[in-house]
Amino acid sequence: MSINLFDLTGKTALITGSSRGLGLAIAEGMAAAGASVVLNGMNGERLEASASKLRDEGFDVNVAAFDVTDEAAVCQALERMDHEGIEIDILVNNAGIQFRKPMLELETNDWQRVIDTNLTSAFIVSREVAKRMVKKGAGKIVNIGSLTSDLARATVAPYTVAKGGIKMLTKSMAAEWGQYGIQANAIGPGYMLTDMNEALTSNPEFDGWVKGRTPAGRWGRPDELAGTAIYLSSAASDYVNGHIVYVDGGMISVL
Ligand code: GCO
Repeated sequence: MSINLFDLTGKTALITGSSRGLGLAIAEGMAAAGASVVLNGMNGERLEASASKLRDEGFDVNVAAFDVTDEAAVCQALERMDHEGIEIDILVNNAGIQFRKPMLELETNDWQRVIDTNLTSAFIVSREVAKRMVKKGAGKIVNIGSLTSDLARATVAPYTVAKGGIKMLTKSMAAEWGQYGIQANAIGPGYMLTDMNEALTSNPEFDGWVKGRTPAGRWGRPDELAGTAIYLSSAASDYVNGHIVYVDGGMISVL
């Protein structure tokens, strides 16, 4: 009897911030592995367009437009899914923004906005989804961290602090929720070809730095995260908890 430990058939995955970029690529990969996916974002038009793209590929897709930083909106969206019989088996906390400015010039409201979107939202959404997973005695949470979960780079302090927090929030989830059959892990993407990084990829000096600093000698593609996301969302990782897996071409492992 051959079993496929990586099969997500029959599972439903909610991926926050998945109308484009890493979130959409992860959603597409999970759908290809058999999952029903729920796309999330704040831009309804973009969300529907991305959902149509995945449906055209034959995948089962729902959309849930809500602001992950708005606790009431998160609760309402999850209650709506409850009523629609949508049970979340897998949560991917991907929603995030970037804001590049030296700390000496950084306004507190800009700091707070990044922390709220990239870290606190993961706590809020996870707490509400975990309440449902606890009742089922099972669940997978995959948090999207960053190289900056472990290493700092000048001008992206709030993002770095938030992503460092994501790594430790993941461990906290493992500490508290492992007993309920929930596994919480994180993915640390390297420098990926995304809209968020357009200012960097279009900068010849930064582009050269990434290619020289990364053993793979190149930027990563969003679809290259799908395999790790599937692994951390599947039976293959049922005894893996509290880890961050870097998908970075080797960057974090070398000087
Ligand atoms: C930056 C980038 C990084 C990458 C990624 C690296 O300005 O340095 O946006 O933050 O996006 O997070 O892992």
